[in-house]
Amino acid sequence: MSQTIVNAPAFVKHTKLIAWVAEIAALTQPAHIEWCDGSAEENQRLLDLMVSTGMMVKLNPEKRPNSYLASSDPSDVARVEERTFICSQNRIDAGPTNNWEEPSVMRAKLNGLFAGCMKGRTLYVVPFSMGPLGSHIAQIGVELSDSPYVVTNMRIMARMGKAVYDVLGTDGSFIPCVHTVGQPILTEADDVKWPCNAEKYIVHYPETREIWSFGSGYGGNALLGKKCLALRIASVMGRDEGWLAEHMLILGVTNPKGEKHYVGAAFPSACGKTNFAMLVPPAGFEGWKIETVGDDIAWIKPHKDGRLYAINPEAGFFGVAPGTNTTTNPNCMATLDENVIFTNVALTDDGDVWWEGLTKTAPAHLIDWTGQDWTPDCGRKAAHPNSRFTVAAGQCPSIDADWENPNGVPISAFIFGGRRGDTMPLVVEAVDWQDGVYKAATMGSETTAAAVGKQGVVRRDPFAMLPFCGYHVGDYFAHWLALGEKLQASGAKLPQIFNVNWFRTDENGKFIWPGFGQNMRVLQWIVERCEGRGQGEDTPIGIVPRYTDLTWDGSEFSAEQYAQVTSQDKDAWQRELASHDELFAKIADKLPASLIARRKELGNKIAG
Ligand code: SAT
Ligand code: MN
Repeated sequence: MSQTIVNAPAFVKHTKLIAWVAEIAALTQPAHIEWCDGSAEENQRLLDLMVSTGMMVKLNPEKRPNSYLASSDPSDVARVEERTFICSQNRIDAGPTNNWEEPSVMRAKLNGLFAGCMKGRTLYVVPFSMGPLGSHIAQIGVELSDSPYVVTNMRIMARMGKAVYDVLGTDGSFIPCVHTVGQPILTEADDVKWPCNAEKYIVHYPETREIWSFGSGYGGNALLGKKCLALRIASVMGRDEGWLAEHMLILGVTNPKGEKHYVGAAFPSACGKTNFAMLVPPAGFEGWKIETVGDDIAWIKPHKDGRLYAINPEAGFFGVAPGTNTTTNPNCMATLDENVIFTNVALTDDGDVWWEGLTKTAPAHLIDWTGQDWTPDCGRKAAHPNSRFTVAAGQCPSIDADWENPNGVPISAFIFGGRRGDTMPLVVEAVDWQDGVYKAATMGSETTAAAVGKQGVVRRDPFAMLPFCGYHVGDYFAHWLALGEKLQASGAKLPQIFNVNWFRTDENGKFIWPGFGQNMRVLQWIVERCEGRGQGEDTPIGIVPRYTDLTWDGSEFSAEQYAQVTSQDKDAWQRELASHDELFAKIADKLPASLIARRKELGNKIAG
């Protein structure tokens, strides 16, 4: 394909970028190239296009103004961890928790797959900034994609459009991201509603900071600014430059005296991060306020005052719909009033959306996420368990005044939470930074619908980063330890580290802890511990509040129930330690010595 067809508009002045687009176009052979400017007109045109091809339905504007429902192919509904690769030069640098392929081998493979892959489609050039435009912490990416769904979602999830070119100028650096659904239109039959390919590759080259994604149009597989750039590539940048890219929500807690703390909290995908980030304090917490900075990703950097400051590199929320309602997350429901792209939820007869848990009683009739008629007794779910909404963060009523502050917000505490029916208590505080790193490193969680694969099995998910760490996880632990030591040496007060578990179940498999707004009780204790006020009890695994150490105003949660969610069972903990050992054995070649020492200490304490 010749330079002339590339036809860059006058506002693109970056010769290397133009040459790269020409190179990718020559490889993928699209019918057209569109340089996206991020304007409202462009967005509307693409939405209309997707409605005309059947990929999206426009929702009833009286019920849900300016909102759309996309329904994916049933085979393309979640991240594909088995098909995700970290292609560092040396296998050791990807580590045992990532899939690896030698870069030249992978490049050859992808060149084959990408050759002609956009035939009959439009290649969209999507410039985006992760982090506020022009901020010193932001990173610019350019995604070349043949999916209009990607363009409209990226416009919500990142700062996308013409202004990015102004920041890039003639020679600014950007992270090249190439994406295709992997289904060229060769015959009319290829022009399906949701194109994708049975073969999928989500590939990262950490040394050269490049991303290539083939075969999926969905979420983290296709919106390359999110997990691929802001976590996998950014974690490598953070290692090299002395900062952290984490799978964390960021929220602000203000007490009735007006004292404010920010916390970063890491949970695996689909474990309620959006709900926690938008928590509404329950009855009994009058005068307390929770404000939202981000719901999924945090970039955390040492500030000149010695503390760690965090920004949310994203501009929107790509959250799980099922279970979201006016009780579990009223702020989120208000955020979703208008300007939303829903994916794989159900359509109501009056042109609105529905998902499991939205209302107590289901509508009598729906069109389910696969396009079939649905009635409450049909035995199928109406919305896919990993169905999502995409919406601008600025629409959230609880958004924090500083959510776009380019310097970020100072972090007082880190929280790490898994989904565990047993073993892990409601909350436990690490005795120091190294203990906190040990706790985060050995975190376990039951798998969820956010990734393709078996659901509900406990796996180690260090720092909730198992699918997102772009390098050897042992080096990642060492990076956390080294950063803590460095800050401590400079006399800074480090954030305190906590584990939480909202998901303990009783003998009938029912959740014991009510969760949602009630998590405020735990959060209060956490920030008071950071102020040196809250009380707790030393236990073999760390500091745990007694029943009387939490505030129970407005609650009927009993001391007996509390004992159930905080109990430490010796046998369960022996099994837990054996599972830590399995993880550690896997990463033995790079496991920091201090974590081995912590493992020994913990074993002794539990054996008691
Ligand atoms: O599909 S995403 O990776 O964006 C969602 C998630 O797994 O958290
Ligand atoms: Mn996530």
